[in-house]
Amino acid sequence: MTTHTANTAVHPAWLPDAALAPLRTRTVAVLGEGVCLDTVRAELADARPAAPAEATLAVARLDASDAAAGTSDLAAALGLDPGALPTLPASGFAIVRTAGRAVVLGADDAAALRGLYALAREHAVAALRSEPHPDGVTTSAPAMPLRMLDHWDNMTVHPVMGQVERGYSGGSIFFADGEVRTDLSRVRAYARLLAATGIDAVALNNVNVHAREARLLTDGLPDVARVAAQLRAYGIRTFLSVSFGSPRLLGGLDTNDPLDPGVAAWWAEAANAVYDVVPDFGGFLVKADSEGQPGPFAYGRSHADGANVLAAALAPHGGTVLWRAFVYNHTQDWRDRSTDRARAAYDHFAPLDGAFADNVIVQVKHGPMDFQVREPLSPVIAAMPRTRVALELQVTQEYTGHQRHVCYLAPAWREYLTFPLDGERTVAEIVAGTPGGGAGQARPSHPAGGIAAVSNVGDDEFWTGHPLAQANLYAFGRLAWDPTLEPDAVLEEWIALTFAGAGPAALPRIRAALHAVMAGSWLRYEGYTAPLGVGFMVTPGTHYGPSVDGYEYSPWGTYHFADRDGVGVDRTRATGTGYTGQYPAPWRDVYESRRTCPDELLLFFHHVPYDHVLHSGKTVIQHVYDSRADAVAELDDVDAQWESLADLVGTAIPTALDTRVRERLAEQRRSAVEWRDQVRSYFFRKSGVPDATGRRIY
Ligand code: GCW
Repeated sequence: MTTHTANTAVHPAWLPDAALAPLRTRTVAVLGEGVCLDTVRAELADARPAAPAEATLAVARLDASDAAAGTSDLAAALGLDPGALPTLPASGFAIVRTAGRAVVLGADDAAALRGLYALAREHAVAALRSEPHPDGVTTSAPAMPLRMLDHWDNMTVHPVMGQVERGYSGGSIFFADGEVRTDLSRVRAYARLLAATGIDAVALNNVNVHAREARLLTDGLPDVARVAAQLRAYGIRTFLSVSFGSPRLLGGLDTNDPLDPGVAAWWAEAANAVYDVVPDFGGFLVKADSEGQPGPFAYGRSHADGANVLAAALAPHGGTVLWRAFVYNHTQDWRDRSTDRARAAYDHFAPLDGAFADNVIVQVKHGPMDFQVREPLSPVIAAMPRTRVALELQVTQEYTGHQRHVCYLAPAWREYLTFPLDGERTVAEIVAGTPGGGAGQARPSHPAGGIAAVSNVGDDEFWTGHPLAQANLYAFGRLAWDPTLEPDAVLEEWIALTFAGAGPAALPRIRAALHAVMAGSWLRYEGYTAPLGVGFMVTPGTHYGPSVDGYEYSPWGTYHFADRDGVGVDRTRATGTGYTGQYPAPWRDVYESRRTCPDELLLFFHHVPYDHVLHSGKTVIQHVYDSRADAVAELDDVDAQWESLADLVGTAIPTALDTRVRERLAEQRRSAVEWRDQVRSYFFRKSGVPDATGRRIY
């Protein structure tokens, strides 16, 4: 299979012309220099130019120096009262609306561009709600200093994993046939979409760095520079995943030992070469000592030693190392009950707090296992107060239905981000480095890290396979910018923008139907798949569809321990693996006790008999039977909601989009029924307990 033919038809996603049209029909002025201001000019190219003071839309860059100087010149140029110019936070923008005019001010050129897209969003949402946006000033700045998407893209097609690691949306937008694509127009279109959400960093290649991709760091640099130029125009910095084994693999050295001076010199040279061609290069993303990737353990060195040698190479250039904490034993003996994969990241990393260089960010998956539909938050996030930590999420739906199932993930992410993990601060505050010091807050603030997620796009016509999975990409960017946004409000924005051209009669109907289809889809997916936080009942390898015992006797450390009497993993301090002890108060005790452990995480922390009664009042076994049936039954309404839009197909809803959604809804139903029946039958056969409602269990 080759991937060299780029799909030329690209769905405009949340930036259709209709969403930009209200801006392009105004008279405009764009003030200031910068590559992103050139992008602003290109976005508004159809608009009629006007003098700044007369323009009905003005976009300007308000540098800190202007602000300090009282901003009077800029204000005069824009025809504004100097007092009307807001103070802009770093990387932030403001929109000033007065009597039919809008002035967008960015703290830098990228911020001005983001402000322009924010204005388009406000227009679209106002149109959806049929409420004009009120006059006044709105100021906005990113909560997270780093808002990154990681691509798991390979340059060549991997025999098992495909081109994009498991890839649910076609081939890579960056690579084809072992090379960086010649035509980067899709990359540019992607960067534009990301800029409208607030994303500011992209890692181009898979964290599993194969031999070909490793060479992006050396002979691939001119091509990396071409990609970086596309991303830069939208305020996005380029990162590369690099192999810890590069000094040997690429440099011909006889060691990768991070404390070897020759190794340090090799990395320094490699970094110099990157910055020669990409002066604003972001840095390196590293998966080391993880699932077969090389790392410092081979030399008896710590992960701090490993990260710091790369950090030293990048530091003179202002670059950052994102060092992943996904380190565990993937060749475990399933008979060994003392090893608990959930413990691994904390056991490896927490003792290293304070040992990482200032330009290292430790990147931690949200849960201690691996992006399951339900996991507790990783205790590592709260365990390293002297270390910059980034939260890692999956926009790509590896364990949540492969972009064949509708699964709007913003409600899950919002739950993680707002979880008070150290008892005082939320996960968002910890990784953002939000200063503490509130009344009664005893814990010091963490240094600022950020947030990263695995991207879900490919060269598919709709970017994401399932057209509705575009909403996840949109929502990730928006929550990275502002973790306090409500998932329903973000969904509303996405609908307003994506269907901006639908017209006032169709739009409210699309809005209502998509809310019904998408808002509760994460809990629905949880409802028909693995129950009560137990995780890993997927088909090994592909990770799609049910295989309840698929990983039970494997080396991966992902077990549910179901037998005739009960199910779940005992991770308590009292009788289990002791994992609960990795949490700060109050969670170490909340999770330790069956009485206080939330139902949805019960089987993550406890091995319980099937007749254990949940807080919901149901037994575990009856919950397994009921939830799977209820979740599948909800799909009737999902189908009916989409069907209710049938008369809009061909006008407000493109025919190709409708065809794709219908195809995916049918597969979701088939797969969900498969999940329901296999999980229920499995537990019936193990336990012998009949379903209290008398439904047929196979
Ligand atoms: O669980 C695993 C996935 C791998 C992935 C890995 C990781 C990129 O199945 O495909 O490799 O997680 O996050 O590094």
